[in-house]
Amino acid sequence: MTLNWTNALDNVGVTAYRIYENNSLLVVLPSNVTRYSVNGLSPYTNYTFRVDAGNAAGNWASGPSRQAFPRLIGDVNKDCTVDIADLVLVARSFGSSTGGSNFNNMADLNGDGVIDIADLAIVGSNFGSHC
Ligand SMILES: [Ca+2]
Ligand SMILES: [Ca+2]
Repeated sequence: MTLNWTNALDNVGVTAYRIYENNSLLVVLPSNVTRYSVNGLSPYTNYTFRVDAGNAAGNWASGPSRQAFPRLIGDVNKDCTVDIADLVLVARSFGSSTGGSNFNNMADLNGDGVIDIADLAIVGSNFGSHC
């Protein structure tokens, strides 16, 4: 996942950025860097990233934060593999729509409120994928 931010405006001048992951300092970057790639995130885990800007006077200003929830597309049961079990889950709710007794929100992979061939196709096109 890549974080991007715009250059902070500061009357003294930004000299560095601090990237925080879940409120823990992840890395300090020079002021000419405005993007950072975060690797090794755990699937199905909530992350919050924040970029703070620091100036030569040692003042730090909190920047925008961003939420991330890495997931595997097509993995209905969240076991980190797209396989027959996920196809079965979509098939079980096939034809149902939001509010229906058979509707499984997790199986509505494209989030359109209907479990149909489009959701099956998402499992199919990611079949065999792993986290
Ligand atoms: Ca699965
Ligand atoms: Ca759908």
